[in-house]
Amino acid sequence: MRHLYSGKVRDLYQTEDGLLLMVASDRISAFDYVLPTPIPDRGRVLTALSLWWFERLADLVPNHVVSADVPAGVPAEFAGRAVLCRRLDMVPVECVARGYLAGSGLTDYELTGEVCGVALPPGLEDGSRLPEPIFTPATKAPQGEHDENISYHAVARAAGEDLAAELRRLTLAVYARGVEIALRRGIVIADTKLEFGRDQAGALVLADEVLTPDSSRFWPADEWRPGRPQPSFDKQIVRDWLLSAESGWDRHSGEPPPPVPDPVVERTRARYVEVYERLTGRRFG
Ligand code: Q0N
Repeated sequence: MRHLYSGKVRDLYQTEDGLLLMVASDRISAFDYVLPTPIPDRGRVLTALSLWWFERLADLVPNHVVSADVPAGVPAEFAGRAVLCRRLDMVPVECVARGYLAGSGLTDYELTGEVCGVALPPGLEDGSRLPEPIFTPATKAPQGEHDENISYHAVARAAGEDLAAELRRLTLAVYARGVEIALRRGIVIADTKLEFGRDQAGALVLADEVLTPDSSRFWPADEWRPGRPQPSFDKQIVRDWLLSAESGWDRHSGEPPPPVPDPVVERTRARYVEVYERLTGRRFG
């Protein structure tokens, strides 16, 4: 297979027959660093969760998944963490839906009262639920840089009004479905990032991964309290340890983060398994 691309966490290959193989590693990032210690099963959990969501979204939008079974000749260590996909012509817009205020949405709101050109009511705080979910597109930044929020009108100018409207409609529909299912299982999906491509017929197809804690902010619903940063469902244990005196790490030192101790790794692994089992109602592994 030809190696096409490596992200912080995932790698993309092209197979002999022109399909793509997306492989999720067990690498984890925090504070914009990939940690030196992998979280066992993380890649398999994220892959299984994404596949589960694609099935539950298939009536809203077609997706790029061809098979979860890795083709012959693929290394055995890829089993469960690889998805065979159709190659699409990718839309160069990160399609983000937000139902709650956090991250760059909060930053932009505090500076301008708007996010991506959408005016929001005054008085919102870190973690506030928005009056209704909004489409907040971004342009993909080169690796190592943060994506830049853009307005719906900028998408419409670049991609055309019809495509922009369709991206917004599909993004909000996928997010609404995700929020509804997750909230019943005690998980707030604060926001999510989707990627779309076009197939040979020109139809929009949902690509990449979908509604995972890597592409979305997952918060424990029972701990949601606007007015402070919300704990992350999956990464809070590892973030807390990195910021503790015990880690000996200063996130602003420029030094890479230290190896993560086994108990922190094990508790974090359990959180990923818990996300999967809570959402899907299935046992992991
Ligand atoms: C593609 N990215 C950015 C892999 C995904 N189905 C597709 N067809 C053509 N290109 C892509 C896909 C998909 N998905 C998407 N790059 C190429 C997102 N990456 C991030 C790292 O892992």
